[in-house]
Amino acid sequence: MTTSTSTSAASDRGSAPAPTASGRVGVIQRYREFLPVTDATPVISLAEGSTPLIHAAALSRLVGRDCRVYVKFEGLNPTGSFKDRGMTMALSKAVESGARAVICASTGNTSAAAAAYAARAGIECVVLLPAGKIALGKLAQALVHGARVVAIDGNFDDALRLVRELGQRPDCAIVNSINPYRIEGQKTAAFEIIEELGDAPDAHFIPVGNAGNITAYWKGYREFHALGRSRTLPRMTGFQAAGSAPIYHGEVVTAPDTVATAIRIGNPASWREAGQAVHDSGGVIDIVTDEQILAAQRWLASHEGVFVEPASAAPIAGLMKCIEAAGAGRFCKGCPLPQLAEGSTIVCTVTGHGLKDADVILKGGFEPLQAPAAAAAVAERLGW
Ligand code: AN7
Repeated sequence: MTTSTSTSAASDRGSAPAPTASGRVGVIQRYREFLPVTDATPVISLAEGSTPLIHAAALSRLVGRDCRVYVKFEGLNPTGSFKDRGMTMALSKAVESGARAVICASTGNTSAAAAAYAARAGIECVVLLPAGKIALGKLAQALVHGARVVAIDGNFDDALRLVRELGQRPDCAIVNSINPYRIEGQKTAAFEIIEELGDAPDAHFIPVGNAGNITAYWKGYREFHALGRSRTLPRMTGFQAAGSAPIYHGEVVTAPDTVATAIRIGNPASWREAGQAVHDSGGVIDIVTDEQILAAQRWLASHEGVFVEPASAAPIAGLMKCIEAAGAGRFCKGCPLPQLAEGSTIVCTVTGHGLKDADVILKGGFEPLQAPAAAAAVAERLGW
């Protein structure tokens, strides 16, 4: 079998063939030996993972001091977000255990991924969403994949509370990141980064909502470090939206609010683990405003050609905040920048594709020029 992205012969042992004709494999096949799967685990995969680590030249210039900044473009996963890495594990283990249904609460991306992987597994998917607070693309995904979607009159934290209760039914698996298999799948992104760079980066910038992903990356980095596959560990630097920043403030936010609906979460499930990751790695959890998030989203799209959803722009906004503060001789508490030597490497995970939430762009003051269908008129509009 050809395994174009495989790094070990272990992928030949899988109980399922590669999900693509080209032989491109998903994360379970690529990293089988580091995941809790056996030959009895049916691999439910859409060839997720192996996303590009894109050198961001303009962003690197902003940081200066010969630093290199990369974006890990997780929007290029099959359903358009990093959730696919965890969902291939969660659905594979759910089917292995005989589950006939999965259930999740979601701010959008988890439900899109759960619905797609459940469709592939041929089992039922139930999704609880905060009514009116889901990006349109994500809602369309959950519906088209055949999930039964319930919009509740409450926020994500309310939805997760209900899921913890409803998920106790027999033959049902909860596939939120309180499911440890989700974290296992998501840690593979850290493995990919280490393999691509030849070592861990010096700092890792990432958005934080329910805090599962920062927990997963830190687990992945530690595991490869313990195996001698990297010499160093990165400072884990997480960013919450200012209106939804329970970890930053150290208290539950009862009415979280932000344009970055994906991270509109007031009581993160992996709060403690995220705190541990930041503490142990010498990193920090900081906040960025909605204005900073939207500005960073536009900047990344127009300077680097990478279009991400608002939540995914949070670490870019965070990096810019650090750069600005450093330029003015001020440093945020715990900011990794002053501690980074010349030539340091920074990786920013951009977690979801911008097309998921095109609305936010079109409502943000962008509009095309108008012209009659004549070259002269178009040229005039363009000032050519
Ligand atoms: C694009 O889909 O929680 O800190 O229910 O969709 O691991 O929660 C999404 C979270 C960042 C935060 N970026 O990750 C859900 C959900 C995007 C996201 C996060 C989410 P976590």
